[in-house]
This record gives sequence, C-alpha cells and structure tokens, in this order.
Amino acid sequence: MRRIRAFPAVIALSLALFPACSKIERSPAVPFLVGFSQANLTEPWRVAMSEEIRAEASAYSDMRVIYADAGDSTNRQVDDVRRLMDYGIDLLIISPTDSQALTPVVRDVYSKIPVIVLDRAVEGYDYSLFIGPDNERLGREAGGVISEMLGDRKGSVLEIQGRSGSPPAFSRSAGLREVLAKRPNIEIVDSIVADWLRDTAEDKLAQRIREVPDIDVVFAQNDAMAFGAWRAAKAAGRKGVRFIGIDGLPGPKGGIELVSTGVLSATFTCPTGGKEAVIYGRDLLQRKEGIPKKIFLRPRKVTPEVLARSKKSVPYERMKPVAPGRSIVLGFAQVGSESEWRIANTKSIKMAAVKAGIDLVFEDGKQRQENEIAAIRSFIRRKVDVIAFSPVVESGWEEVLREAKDAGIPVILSDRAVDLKDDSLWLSFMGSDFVEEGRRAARWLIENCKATGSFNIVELRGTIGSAPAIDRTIGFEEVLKAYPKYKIVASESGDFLNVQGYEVMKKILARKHPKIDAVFAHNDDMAIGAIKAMEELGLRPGKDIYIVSIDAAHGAFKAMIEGKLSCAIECNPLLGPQLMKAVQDYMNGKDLPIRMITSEGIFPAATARRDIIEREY
Ligand code: GYE
Repeated sequence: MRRIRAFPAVIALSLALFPACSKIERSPAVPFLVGFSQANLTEPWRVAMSEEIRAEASAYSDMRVIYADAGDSTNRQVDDVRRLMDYGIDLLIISPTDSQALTPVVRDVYSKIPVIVLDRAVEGYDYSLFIGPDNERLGREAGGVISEMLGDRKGSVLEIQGRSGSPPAFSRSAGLREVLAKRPNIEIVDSIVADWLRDTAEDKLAQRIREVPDIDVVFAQNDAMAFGAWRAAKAAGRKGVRFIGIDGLPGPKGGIELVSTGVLSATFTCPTGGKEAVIYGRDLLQRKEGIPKKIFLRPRKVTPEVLARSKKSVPYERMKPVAPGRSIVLGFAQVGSESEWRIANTKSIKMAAVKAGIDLVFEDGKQRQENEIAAIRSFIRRKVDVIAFSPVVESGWEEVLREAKDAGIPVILSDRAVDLKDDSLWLSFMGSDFVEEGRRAARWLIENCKATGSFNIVELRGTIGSAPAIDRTIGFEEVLKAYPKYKIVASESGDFLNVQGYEVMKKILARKHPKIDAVFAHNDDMAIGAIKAMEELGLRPGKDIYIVSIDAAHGAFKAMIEGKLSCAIECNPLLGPQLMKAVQDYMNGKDLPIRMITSEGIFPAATARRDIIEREY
C-alpha cells in the first residue's frame, strides 16, 4: 500500500485528500493521529464544532486531525470511519448521523482504539466518552423563557423541530412540553419539522402562518430555523411574534447577532463539545485518570439583557487563577461513613487531593444535613477556593449555596445531586446515572430470573429523599412496567445501612406471605444485612431468594463468591481523580461541564471470582 508521510504540521486535512486504504507513515513528532467523522457540514452548529476541533488541535504540535464529512449520509459515515481506521488513527471522534446505524462500527472501533462520541450518543456504552448538550434541559430552559415572557397571559406557541425522531429533536421537545404542561394559559398550537435548516423553516412557516391565526411565540430548536421563521413572519407582515432559538453561535447570523439585532428574543448556547473532545482525547491517549463516561455541557441563556451585561455569561464571577506557589484549598463535606461505598469514596477523594497537591479540608456529615450545612459555612468562613460536597438528601440546600455564591466560592456536587431551581448555585455535578443503575438491576432480574407465575420482589431503598434512592427506584420501576409478572410487593428504606437492611428484611420475612422471589437492594450493605436475616430463618440467600444490589463493593464480591448474592450493579465511588481534575481545570480558567457521569459495569455472581481480582474497592 502507498504510504503517506505524516508531518508535524497540524493542518487539518480532509479525508478526500487521501486515496482509499493508504496507511499513513507516522513521524515520531506526531504521536497522536486523530480521525474526526462529522455527520454533515450543512448545519452551522456542526461547522462550529469542526472549527472548534481544528482550533483546539492546532495548539498541539504532536497532534494531527483528519476530517471526514459524511454529507448527512449514514452509509458514507460508516465508510469514512473504516477509512480513518485504515490510516491507523489513534483516536476516533465521531458525531453520528444516526445513533442506531453507527453503533456497530463504533463498537468495532472501540474494541481497538479510544472513541469519543459527540452530540448524539450511540446505543449502549461501547465508547470511551460521550460529550453532548443536555437536550431536555435546553427544552426546559426554552419553556422557562416562554413562561416568563407570557406570564399569566394566554399564549400560543408554534414549535419548529429539527430532524424528526432525532435524539436532540425529541429531547428538546420533551423538555419544552414538561415545562409548558404546568402552564394552562400556554398552548403549543402547532409543531413543524424543518430538519435544522433555515430555508426549510422559512418555507414551511410561510405556508403555516396563514393557517395559524394566533402565534405569540415561535420556539425553534436551533437559531437557523428561528431565523428562517422570522423571515417568513416578516414577509407575511405578521407582527408581535417573539422568536426563540438554540445554539447561540457567534458570527454573522449566529444566535448572538440575532439576539443583539432583535430578531430573536432569546437563545441558548449549546456548546458543541469540539474543544472538550480534543482536551479529553489527549487525556485518553495519555491514559490519564478521572475521565468520565459521559459529559453534558452547560447551556447559557442569551438575551439582550445578558448581552448588555457581559459578552459571556458565566454562572460565577470568574475566579482569579490561583496565585503561583499557592496550592488550591478545597473544602469537602461528606455524607458520612454509612457504607463500604462511602469509605471507598472518601479514600479516593483524600488520596486524589494529595496526588493533585490540593489542600483538602474534609468534614464528615455523619448522615445529617445540618452537619453538612455547618461544614459548608465553615468553608465559606475559611475562604476556601472551591467547595465540593455530596448532599445527603436532594432538598434544603438553597440558602447555604446562595451564601457560597455570594462569597464567590464555586460549588461542585460530588456523587449525589440537589433538587434546586436555580442551577447557577452549583458549577458541576459528577456521579453515577442512578436511574440507569435501577434499570440495570431490573433488566438483570428479568433476563436471569424467569417468572412462571408472579415474581415477587422486595425493594430495600436507600436514604429517603436522597438522589440515589429516588432515581434507582425510578429506573427499576421504569423497566418493570413492561413485565407485569414482576411485582414489587414491599419497598422500605434501610438508609443504606447494613443493620437496617437486616432489620427491614427480618420484619418483611416475618409476614410469611407473599412468597418472596428476589430482593433489590439499593446498596450492598443493606443486601448483606438482608442475607443475614434470611440465613437466621434457614433460607438460602442467592438460591431460595435472588438478590441484586448496587455498588459492587468488595463485600458484594465476597457474598457472590459464597453464592449468597446473585448480581452486583456497579456504582463507582472512585470520584477523587475526576473531582480534583475538575477543581484544577476550573481554577485554571477552564469551563466545566454541567454534568459528568462515571463509567460503570454489571457483575454477576458467575464471574465474581475472576472479577474480584481487578477490583479497587
Ligand atoms: O450507593 C451507598 C452510599 O450516594 C451512590 O450512598 C451513593 C450511595 C451508595 O451510602 O452505598
């Protein structure tokens, strides 16, 4: 095969320049050869994504990017990926045309090199890192702006969707409807599909605007379509209609300009993730620690008022980078020491702080919210640089977080989320997808425990009001809904504690009926307590009663090897490296994702003896 020399030049080359299947001869000066497979370059947002990747990569002389534009053709994109692999790339960054269609080739590439998926995820988890916007949030934010605009007045909204059925179009629509469903005075009078394109939106609205008498607000799922709609309304002489978009791009006819010239009443930045893909791509190639599985980027509302205040709205007054020679001081308020998971989480945070050279001020909340609030206040008094905490429950944090914001101290949520309307009170949330953990537990039971008659399940829930307890139940019930034979016959909180798992299980077993087929425990500690209760009654846990628990800490593997636990769903406590990386990035002036989800697996008893060898906790 003809070989082409790779030069240290960081010029971004198009795939078209390379003949098919020619291996690229590598120069030692260019150890990182990256392939970027873009869905299309017809959407302005994608052009911005590609430009961001080019600009960020150009800062590194040891990196080179080869671009492929699939022209919105799925088949073409599959071919592009294969050709990039033939050139011997070290990392694939892909923004899929179609999540489902691209899943097989991405899975194949991921078995060989790291893969970063941008914007639209592929199915399953066969990739290194997903970076994208939180589309439901964008829809909710648009709903919020419309609600503010209309107040209690009756209002008609016309929605313009992107590609019908595409994940962003579906999720943005769902977020919008979630918010407007609470506003009886606001009605979505029509919804049209314009495939993210300005001209399509203009043509379709030109027809519709004559048929739909009252339109107060047009919400388009990107600025290009909002601009097209605005042109159609103007041509039809329709006055008084407000237009809202998404993307907030700079440049001619970008959302920022459209807001500043009064075409749009509001838009939302929708970070493309291009810059983050290069930064995290380098971390992957250098095998750095603390890389999440999913990253969601924070949208920012852009209105004439926001533009008047500052060209770049940030949730906090930007911290000054730390004066050289002084280490960062991080205050951390921990839930407590209630479980093996928590012990591992604390150890990870303390060790990562030492490794990162960050001064850690650590307070144990002993599972009481008032202790954590007192700890946060002590951090404010100490004027720490950053505060991080794991909220024992979701609510009751607004006041103390406002005090932290007023003191100019950014707050990062670790492990658990808070339920707060004003999400400018926290900078970023890193932790597991608890809803997915609940789904995985239910799927494992359904796939491995065949129900002849009814299959009765006892649920041992975590701390009442805590994010993991709330979301694990949501995910578990969501999957079970489709399998009516699988029934939750008892659901009680054991507060994530071994001793309470034992007490609750003992009480439920004493009822004698209905027959119990399985236990779903929100954490290993309660599962192990339940095992003790079963054994005291002469039952064989893991045999007479299946047990699925979440965390997959060491105790769970021990119980699985003894045949007493059926499956452990991983919830990764090793958040220390991720947290310290986020703290350092922020203090060095980088923007943080709004959400970072850790990577996790499923561990059945059948492979526990092998898996335990690799376990770090
Ligand atoms: O599952 C449990 C701990 O917040 C994810 O809290 C964490 C949960 C974990 O007590 O063991």
